[in-house]
Amino acid sequence: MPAPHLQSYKNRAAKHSNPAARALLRCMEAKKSNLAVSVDVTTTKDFFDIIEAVAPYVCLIKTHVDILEDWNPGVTTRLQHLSREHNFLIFEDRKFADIGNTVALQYSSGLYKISSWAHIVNAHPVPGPSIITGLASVGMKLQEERGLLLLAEMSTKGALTIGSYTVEAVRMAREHRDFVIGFIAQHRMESIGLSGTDDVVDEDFLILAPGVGLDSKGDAMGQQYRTPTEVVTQCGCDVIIVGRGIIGIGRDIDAEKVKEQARRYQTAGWEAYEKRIVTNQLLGE
Ligand code: 5BU
Repeated sequence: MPAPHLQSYKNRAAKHSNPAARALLRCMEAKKSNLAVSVDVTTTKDFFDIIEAVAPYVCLIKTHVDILEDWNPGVTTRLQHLSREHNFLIFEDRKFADIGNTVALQYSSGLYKISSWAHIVNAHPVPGPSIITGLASVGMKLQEERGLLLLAEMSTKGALTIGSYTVEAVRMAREHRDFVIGFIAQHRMESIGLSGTDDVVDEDFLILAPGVGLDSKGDAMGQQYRTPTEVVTQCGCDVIIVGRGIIGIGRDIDAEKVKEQARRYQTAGWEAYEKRIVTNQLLGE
């Protein structure tokens, strides 16, 4: 069986055991989009103006709900409605990082009740496997599509998510493949932590890569950007996560410009994926 990154999203959707991963892969195939837009703005007006502009072009909307200054419970109700109307999933980039009991409460409760509306969340592996147990105790009980990504590699200059840290993140994920659907990372992870004699593991982790830009190499605060070709074709990642490359860096949101950029990144991301798949077919896989 060819490695997951050499198979089509469609084939992977048919085989994946986690409902959230299946839904995401299906949506990617249906919309011909491996684009996630990161809606990092502080007002709900800008938040929904952007989502409505990019909705036709994305498979996933990535949120940081805690930066919205005028957040109210209606925000997540409307977000869920748009998710169904336009066929995209919701990923709250919460980066949980505490003991199991605390993350279970942060995921299920408080102002945001994240587990009630976010299909996907993420967590730092730093506390060890108990962080997965804690989050799974909430997410796996819901009769909804829910999945977790571990942060195996970050996009910033000097990130400590390297070497044995990344290896341990992958090991933790392999022990919890029912709930952990993949990684925030910059490369594929299949070969990580396996010795040459190990059997090839039948696993399909989704790789979602932030730090993607077509016009810039980074920002003044350590962010580093690579192109969709580098991320998807060369490094085998599945989803490109784009924030400022699409929403811009100015104060005012220009919905037409946002739409145009979303279309541009969708095309670039999909072409990079098709190149990867065609290479595979040429190799006769
Ligand atoms: P940008 O505007 O495309 O740089 O935004 C990137 C988004 O992805 C932003 O919301 C970050 O919080 C998020 N991110 C990241 O940039 N790098 C990482 O390693 C992780 C998340 Br994890």
